[in-house]
Amino acid sequence: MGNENIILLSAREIEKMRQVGKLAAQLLEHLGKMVKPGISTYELDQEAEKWTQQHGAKSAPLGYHGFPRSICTSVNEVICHGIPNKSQILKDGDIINIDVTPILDGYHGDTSKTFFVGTPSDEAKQLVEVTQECLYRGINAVRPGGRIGDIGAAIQEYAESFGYSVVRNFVGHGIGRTFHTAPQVPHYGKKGTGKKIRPGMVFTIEPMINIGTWEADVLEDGWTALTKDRKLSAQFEHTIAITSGGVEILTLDK
Ligand code: EYF
Ligand code: CO
Repeated sequence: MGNENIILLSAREIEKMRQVGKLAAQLLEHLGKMVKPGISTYELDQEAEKWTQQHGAKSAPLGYHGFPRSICTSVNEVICHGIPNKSQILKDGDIINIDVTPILDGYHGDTSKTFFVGTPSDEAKQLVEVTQECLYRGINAVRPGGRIGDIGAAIQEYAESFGYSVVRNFVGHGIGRTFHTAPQVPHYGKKGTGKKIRPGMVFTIEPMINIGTWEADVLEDGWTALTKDRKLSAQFEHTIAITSGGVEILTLDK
């Protein structure tokens, strides 16, 4: 991912992306209803796999580069790629990002949200609200004819106005028949820089925002990325398409 050519999807392919995007949003909504103190991240993963199969789809993360589960569950200081685990039981005050990517008819829909477990602290509540707003500011910065850097600039400006930092090691990405393809979509940067945004492009915007440092460690499991200072991190993600009609969020449950 990065320097290769950006694949532009046809109207027929974008219709397929709408279908899988809607499915991804429905799966995330379904899992969100299960988030309560006492449930394990493993139970969320098992339900995700069952629901995905029942809907005629496959889970893209399962086996991807060897990833062992069907969804990512990233709790508190975990930035992304947390692995569901039987012994990880959610407790009141936790925040959890659930990241799903079903594949339907060969096309991928990638979306995530951060949920509150029970009652959040004021600190967690503000972080999560600001991170969601970062996603929408990033989406609103997308224009056919604009530049990829416009997205990160909008996100970074808003996040840093709260004293938060934007994660740099993980970025949004082109998506379609392939889970991760060009372009890379950083959540920080400068307006007017980067690749030109054109109709037919489909990519994710998935800002990860930290209370403290943007720097990350990766656990010995080789997957789980967490904040170097172990302070909280939150993330929201949508898959969007640039069409002749403008910008469309594909991962909405509408
Ligand atoms: C090779 C993985 C590979 N990568 C990205 C693979 O975009 C995603 N979510 O929005 C996304 C989800 C998963 C993912 C699930 C597994 N992987 C993870 C970590 C390191 C790595 O190195
Ligand atoms: Co993604």
